[in-house]
Amino acid sequence: MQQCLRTSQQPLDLARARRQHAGYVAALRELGLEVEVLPALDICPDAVFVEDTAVLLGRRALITRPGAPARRAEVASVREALARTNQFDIHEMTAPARLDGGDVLRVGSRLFVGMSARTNADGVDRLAKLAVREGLSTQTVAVDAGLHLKSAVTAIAETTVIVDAQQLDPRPFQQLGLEVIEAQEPAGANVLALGSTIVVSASAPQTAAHLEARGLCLVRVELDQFHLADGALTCLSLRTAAAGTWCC
Ligand code: CIR
Repeated sequence: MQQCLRTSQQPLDLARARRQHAGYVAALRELGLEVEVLPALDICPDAVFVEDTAVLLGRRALITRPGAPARRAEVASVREALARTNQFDIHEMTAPARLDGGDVLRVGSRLFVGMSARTNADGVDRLAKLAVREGLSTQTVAVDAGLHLKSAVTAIAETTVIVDAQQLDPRPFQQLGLEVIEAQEPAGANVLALGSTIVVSASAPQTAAHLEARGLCLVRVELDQFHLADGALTCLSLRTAAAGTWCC
């Protein structure tokens, strides 16, 4: 991870990052999730950010072609891991398409795809063709600040999103009838909703308090070393829901 792509100059503390990753995995397991941890890939310093390498849509898994060439070697191990589960039909993305999973936000039966520097129209097109077979509609969202769409917005529920309004205009979501909660800190816009339990970065204490005041149950995880690597909470995992249920 020391050599990963990032904008911050601040040194990374690898031992702390390892402890934080273990804490993330433990938090998900305590919430009843079955978690498979993939082996580290020494030649891929960004491999911990697995969310970018695949998009899971029901029984379909789309292996992405990550926008950063330096990250393309990561997909092989994720493809193998997904194939091993025997739960997915594996679909591929080929050049010139490129897409990072961090740009794909599912809210109910909608997929929002961020047009960030990592994702292009061919990538969106590839995803949209697969998504329609899953009954999902796809629409793009401009990403003018931050790395990915999900750096600035995630779903709290099937009709509610949390947005960092400093980075992303919340109005398109409101216009679609979605409820928008404003995150109080940048790291607060990327949360993992598991029913009424919300996993949030400990770097977003005010956002967590705000969500708690709405009656949600909050689980805080320390992730500052991953934020220094431009990573958010969701990008450390790929989630799949039980048949007939929804998972963000
Ligand atoms: C990158 O620049 O690709 C990594 N250092 C961070 C990726 C974070 N991914 C995500 O938020 N989905």
